[in-house]
Amino acid sequence: MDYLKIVIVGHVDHGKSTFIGRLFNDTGMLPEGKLEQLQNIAESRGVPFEWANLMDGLKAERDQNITIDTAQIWFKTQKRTYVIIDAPGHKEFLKNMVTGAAQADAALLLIDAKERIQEQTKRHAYLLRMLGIRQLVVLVNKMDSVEYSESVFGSIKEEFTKNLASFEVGAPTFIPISARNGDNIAGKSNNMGWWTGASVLQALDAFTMPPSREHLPMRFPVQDVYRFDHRRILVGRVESGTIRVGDKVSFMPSGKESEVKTIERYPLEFIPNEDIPSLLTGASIPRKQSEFAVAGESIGVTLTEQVFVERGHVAYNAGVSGPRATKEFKARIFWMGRPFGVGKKFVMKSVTQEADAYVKSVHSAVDSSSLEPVLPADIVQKNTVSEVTLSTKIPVSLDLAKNIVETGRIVLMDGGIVSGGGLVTSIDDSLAAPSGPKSSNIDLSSSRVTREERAYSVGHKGMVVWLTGLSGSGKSTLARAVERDLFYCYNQQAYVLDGDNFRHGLNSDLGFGRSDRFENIRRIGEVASVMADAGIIVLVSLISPYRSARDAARHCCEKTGIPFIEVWVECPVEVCEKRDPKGLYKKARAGDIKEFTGIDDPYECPRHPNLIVNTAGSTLEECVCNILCLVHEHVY
Ligand code: ADX
Repeated sequence: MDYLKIVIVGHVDHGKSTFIGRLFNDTGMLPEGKLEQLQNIAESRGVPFEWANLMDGLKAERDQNITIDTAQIWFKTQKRTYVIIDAPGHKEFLKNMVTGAAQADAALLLIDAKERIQEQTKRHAYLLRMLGIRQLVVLVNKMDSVEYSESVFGSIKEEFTKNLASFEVGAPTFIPISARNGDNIAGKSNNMGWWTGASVLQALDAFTMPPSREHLPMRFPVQDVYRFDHRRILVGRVESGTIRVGDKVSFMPSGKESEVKTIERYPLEFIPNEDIPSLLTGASIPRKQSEFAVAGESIGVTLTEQVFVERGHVAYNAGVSGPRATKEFKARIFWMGRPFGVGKKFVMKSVTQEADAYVKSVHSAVDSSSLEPVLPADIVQKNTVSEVTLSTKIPVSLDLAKNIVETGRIVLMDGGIVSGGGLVTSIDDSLAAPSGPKSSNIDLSSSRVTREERAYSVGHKGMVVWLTGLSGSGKSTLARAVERDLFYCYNQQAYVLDGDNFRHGLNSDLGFGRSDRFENIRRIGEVASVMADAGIIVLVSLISPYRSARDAARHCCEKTGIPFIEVWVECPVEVCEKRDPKGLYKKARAGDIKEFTGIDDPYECPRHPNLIVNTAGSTLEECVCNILCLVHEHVY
């Protein structure tokens, strides 16, 4: 159905309920005679009729008859239908907004003309922006309490426009209203002759509909896998896009592939839900099959070829860019719990996925009402919006929220309580576990020679020495010198994996863009770990400019017990440029080479390297000696 979801926010006493009651009445949504009936009831009780009580009255009545979702109220204008996403209180509102329980397309923000802009007003405006809600109308309410004064309206508008500018919200429409008296709600007010702008309904109808989620890339997060007879049915809700019978689908983060055989729908009461365990045993649930399903629909899916899929896995169209499997990402979060700093652990949820996570770094935090930076900068306080890097124990599948918000939103649980939520702003997929083989028919075979037996035979263990640094910093010179000494002086098996050499062979398909460099580093990391497993002291000489890519290489080795030492070959870029052994800096300065590390491409220096050798300040011998010492601490 074509409806626009709006949220109405504002400081607690700024007239939200009255406004909603009035809106409901003025759009003709009240059943015939209902208003009179409620007015009579109020009169008979000797209390004044309040618009604010209208919705409560209706809700109570509705609750007794059928259970409908009372948090959602809808009304119609000539143009379209609107759903008001309501929340019982301030805290719930924040919670619903950040957790995505209530995702609005547009917002109305109420300000009491007399009370003017409050902290909460600013906080709400900031949150709307943070949640990506760009369509906003500011309603200056209770104009009757300020004698419908044009100057009061003007000054609030001016002040709040300044506030909004500081959080980059585009200039919204401001409308002076009196919800109680119905001024400028459905039609033009007689009390504000000076007002030539739109009424609330006109402003609402001027909002644009969000782009349809059906046309986004398909995402089907699996909620559960049920087995009926011989069939395995994956159930869940299509979060975006359209899924069709015959579609080739991949599952993140496992990388498994199959094809959609059937799409099944169940009567509403059978829609799988964690609260209805009886479904698990209900073998004869009535169902209908269909050819496709679109975003928002809860369905069951069967596959032609059974692959291992479990709750939390996300299906997408194979061959089309999917969600990214990651163990590390940045998110902008709104925090409602107790203050925390780096290292804080919680449970992260994203659609049907759940993973233990911890805070790896806090980049910035601002107070959501004052918008001042929060100090100390590495502590996340309550009611702040922070940019943090989160690390998860297992790979999770995520999208950037700006692309697909449903799979780009996270919820943070602390001690079982929803304590925060936010949006994924960048994803580092280099740390995700390898997606696994493309087929389930590939097994691992193990050697009948143990690593210890090999070490005994060769006289030392294998390991990886990872030399990272700028081009021209001296990595290769050092690696070759260490290789030579190990071989000739110590009779040890050493071998250099040099970035330039690999780019002539195995990695000749890769360039210098970010993802190619990640892949370059990943492949060399894999090769290094295999060679070290074979008992060789592997010396890697690679710019490897990205911290997380180097971490991934370390993980690749350490997960199977191979020692890995990271050596930062430190040398100021000016010195490297002066040396310029291959004349590349000159070319980069002249613009002949693009994305040159240190010039117009970043180098992320190691934060905790096992060793730093400074080739600008020490001799080659000193650096070689330091590396040799460290190697010999690990190989015996
Ligand atoms: S990495 O960034 O992917 O780790 P790698 O170490 O394999 O780089 O290769 C770097 C070598 O490629 C440098 O020694 C240099 O000779 C050459 N090179 C060519 N173009 C670039 C570039 N844009 N950035 C860095 N090095 C480049």
